[in-house]
Amino acid sequence: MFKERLEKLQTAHENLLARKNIIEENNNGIIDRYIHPIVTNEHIPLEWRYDFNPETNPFCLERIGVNACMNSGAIKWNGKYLIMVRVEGSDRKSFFAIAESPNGVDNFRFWERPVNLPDIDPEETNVYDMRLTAHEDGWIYGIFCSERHDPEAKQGDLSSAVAKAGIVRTKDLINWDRLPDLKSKSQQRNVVLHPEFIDGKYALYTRPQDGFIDAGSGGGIGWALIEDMTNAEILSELIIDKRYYHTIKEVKNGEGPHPIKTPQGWLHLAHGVRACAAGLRYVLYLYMTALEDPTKVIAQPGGYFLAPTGEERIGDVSNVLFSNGWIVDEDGKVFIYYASSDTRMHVAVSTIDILVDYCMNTPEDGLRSAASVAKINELIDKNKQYKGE
Ligand code: M1P
Repeated sequence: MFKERLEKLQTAHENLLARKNIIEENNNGIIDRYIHPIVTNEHIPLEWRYDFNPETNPFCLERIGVNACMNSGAIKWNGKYLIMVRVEGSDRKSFFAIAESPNGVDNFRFWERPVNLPDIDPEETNVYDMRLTAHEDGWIYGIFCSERHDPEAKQGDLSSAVAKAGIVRTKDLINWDRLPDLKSKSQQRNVVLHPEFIDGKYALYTRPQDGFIDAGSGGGIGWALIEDMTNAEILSELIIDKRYYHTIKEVKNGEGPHPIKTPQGWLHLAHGVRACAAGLRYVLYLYMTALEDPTKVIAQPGGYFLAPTGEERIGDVSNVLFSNGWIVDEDGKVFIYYASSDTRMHVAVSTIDILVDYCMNTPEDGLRSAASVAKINELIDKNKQYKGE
């Protein structure tokens, strides 16, 4: 029975890993979504979950459960598409593991073991949401959320937490050096390293927040210059992408992966959060900043770029899309890696030219219903000449 069950598991696992992904029809021209998620908890190697010894596991039961594979950093490495997945165990602890694909859209397979993240602080309880940046200084940096129980929580409050940014760097994606955590006056999540020096300094996208969940007075996506990544400290912070009332980012927003350099400007991917009766809704949006001054917004298309659809809407934290990884090919093809509902990973594909065109030519959010109607009327008027009226 053991042998039969193990063989069945192995066959099903291999079939899942080898499954071809298929472009979904009926897109809006901006991106191609794919039918299948690229990585799920079922993609986790069987040897991470099962004891293969029939003596100690006579029923061939799963011994270590995995709940979700989500919010993944991404990088192209030796011609392969790598995502650094936030794997969440059934015990609710997240850790990082790298999965590799030959083409960026399917056939993702995990490396032999999870990432060996240096463990420097016994109070650090949970780690997640890695952003990878191959910096021009020659290192690949990873910045992630390091979470712990709030030391000031009232007695009996076992939910309040504190978020800060942990920092690692590597030259081979196998051996990681842990640097001191980012020093900041406020809590921080969604911290991302800009890939180039700015005036000889490192630059971080930040997300100052009043509490663990609430961005509160943190007005949006911030920017801070850092002298030394081996002793990173935010001395002053400028909000570059603000939140507004009654928009997709009214509650909070956060930088996704580091921006992509294009001839027209830095192309940014971010998440925006709004509140509704069903809870928080997370969607993805794009914006652009000037090449000569990455703090200056030059394009901000209104509304979301990607929102959860179909099965993406349901999961552990429903109604959520989140992205912290994308990869650009030399021919300008862009692979956007995003998670749905804190449960599974997906890919959507576009090109630099299309994404820049989208940013430059999608009308901005006019912040009022009347402005939205005016924009549609303007388009209808412009279109008249093409209808022979
Ligand atoms: O549950 C949705 C997301 O919530 C948080 O996002 P933010 O940093 O914007 O508050 C993070 O915990 C993220 O991991 C999660 O996907």
